[in-house]
Amino acid sequence: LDISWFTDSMREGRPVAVETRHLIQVCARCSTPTPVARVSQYACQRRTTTENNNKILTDAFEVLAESYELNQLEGPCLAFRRAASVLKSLPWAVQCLGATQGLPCLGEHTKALIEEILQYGHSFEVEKILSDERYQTLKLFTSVFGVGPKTAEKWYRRGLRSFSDILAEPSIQLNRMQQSGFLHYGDISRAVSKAEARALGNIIDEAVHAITPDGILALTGGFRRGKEFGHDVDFIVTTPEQGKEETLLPNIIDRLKEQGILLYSDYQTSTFDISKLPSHKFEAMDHFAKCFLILRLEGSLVDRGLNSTEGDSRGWRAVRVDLVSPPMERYAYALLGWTGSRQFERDLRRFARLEQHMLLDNHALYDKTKKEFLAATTERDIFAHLGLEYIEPWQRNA
Ligand code: DCT
Ligand code: MG
Repeated sequence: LDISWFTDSMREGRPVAVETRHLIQVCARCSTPTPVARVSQYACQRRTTTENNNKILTDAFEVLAESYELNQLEGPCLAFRRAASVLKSLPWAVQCLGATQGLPCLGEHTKALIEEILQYGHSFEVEKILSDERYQTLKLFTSVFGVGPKTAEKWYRRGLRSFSDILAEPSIQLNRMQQSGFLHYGDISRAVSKAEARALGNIIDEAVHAITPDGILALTGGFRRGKEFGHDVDFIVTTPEQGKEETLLPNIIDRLKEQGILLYSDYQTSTFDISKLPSHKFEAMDHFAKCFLILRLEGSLVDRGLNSTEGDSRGWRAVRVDLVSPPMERYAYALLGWTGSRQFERDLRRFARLEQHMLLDNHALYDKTKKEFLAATTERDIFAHLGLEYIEPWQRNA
């Protein structure tokens, strides 16, 4: 980095204006550059692209977070997710513990882990978790569509350890979602590629516009953030005609069924009621109409073919697709909420609550001081209401 213009100006007594967020200091021990400006504790005040320079560290943190999550210990799970998120936002690789000085959200435990990994290349604690039977089993069970940590735990306690144990157990009644989860396990546990997401976008787009010519379709989730792969494809569908969005999803589902590509559908009607806001809890799951689908995607529709395993000659694969259908006047909030990442969303809400005395969720933003809802037609409006610099979707990979 050439900062001679800066040092020259200082020497010559010329006044200079510098944006401190662009300034770096260099660690005396390992030469790692670290930012002079404070890194915010809130992911919504950091720019995090898909390029992760600290993957070896964040992968380790993710194992610990997951292990806590599977044991339903929310506090420590979130602490590791926050720490991972801070390291993901750094434009360089951490090479010594000194280089993490001043960074937020790194506690004793995370620092010990960083030191261990930098020294040995791996962490003994992480390896121990990865080879733990309980962790492996819970991870396997929760990898099935429709199986959460509680069900996985129940099965584990009953001594079940494999899919064949579960499927051979006569007293277990799988629900419809779990049955589909097992039926399409190989396909839906394999990542969805960007090209596959595009092909699905064409299918949904065609359906939406056949139903309502002025329909609106937006890609959200990880693919909107520029990810190359995802576990599903998320879309928002709506229409400017008020009330018409209510029938949009059932019509799309019917159409996909007629085309013979609907393998599974769980449709949830809207429970959204503006007059009840914000009296209900600002919880994680929103009240918009939505559906969780499994679709049959033909390889011929995908540029350069399907992301399938070698030797798979079926010519199609099953893919998970989520559709959410907010009323048009809620579009900006729904888009912001469904774009993620989850960590970015958590911190947007935390920032709103703690720094601005506001309540944010996928439906609305409520100003507790003014006692009013703040209208927004674009995501930019919402960032502005919150007093935040706009962060592009591809910078929200916190
Ligand atoms: N979301 C939400 N409420 C939920 C679940 C999700 O608001 N109950 C938001 C946050 C992220 C976004 O929807 C999409 O969710 P996922 O598909 O789970 O996340 P993703 O970032 O798209 O990850 P992946 O690429 O693995 O699909
Ligand atoms: Mg997704």
